[in-house]
Amino acid sequence: MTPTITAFKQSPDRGRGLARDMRVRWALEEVGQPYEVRLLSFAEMKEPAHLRLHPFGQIPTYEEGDLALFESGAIVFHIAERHPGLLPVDKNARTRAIGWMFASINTIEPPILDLQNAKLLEGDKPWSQQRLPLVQDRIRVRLGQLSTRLGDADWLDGAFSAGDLMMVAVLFRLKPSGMLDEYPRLSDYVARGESRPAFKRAFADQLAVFTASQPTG
Ligand code: GTB
Repeated sequence: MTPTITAFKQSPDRGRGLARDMRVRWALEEVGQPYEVRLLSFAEMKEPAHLRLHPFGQIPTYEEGDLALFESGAIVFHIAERHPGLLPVDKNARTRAIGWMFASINTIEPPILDLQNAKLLEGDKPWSQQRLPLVQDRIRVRLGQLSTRLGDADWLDGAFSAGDLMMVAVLFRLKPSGMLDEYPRLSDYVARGESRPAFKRAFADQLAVFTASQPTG
């Protein structure tokens, strides 16, 4: 059965791959699972039909037969569990890869989101400029620790896994800030993720949605 995911009809990131449907598309591409995309406006996301799928009125969602999921981490985990290729066969390695998935969204993504909120939502507040270095330093602490753990390895724990997919997708959101460049091992790590053919296909597909939404002429 072909799954259907939801994504922004007009992504505010202008197709830069920063919205969370990107990681779901990437996972589906990695395992070779074709999928359909239902595009939603911000208004449609808040309508009852979508709220039945996603209690918080967001994207992405995932529908496959009688299964409906929200939360990008849960969706990527489901894809990784149902298809070979994204989680190791060895039980302990598999559990560690799942641990990295959690680390990406629970330890690394929150301070990155804080930075985005500080810039986008709080940039006009009188205290914003004073707070920004604190927010950036919290990210630097985590990036330093992650870079040390990665060391000279290509991936976080052996072969590329759903843990790397999630971690790269989360770190990718930092690219516009330039902060990733302070950690060459991590910028190389993200570049390795971006160079995967599945990433490129997913990126091109979400960019095509944005391009098609632009008026011509
Ligand atoms: N924890 C959820 C998950 O991982 O799936 C979070 C989902 C989420 O935040 N979805 C966002 C959304 O639907 C889109 S990805 N927002 C609309 C709303 O809440 O009304 C977040 C996002 C949005 C925009 C950019 N951007 O423009 O750069 C980047 C990321």
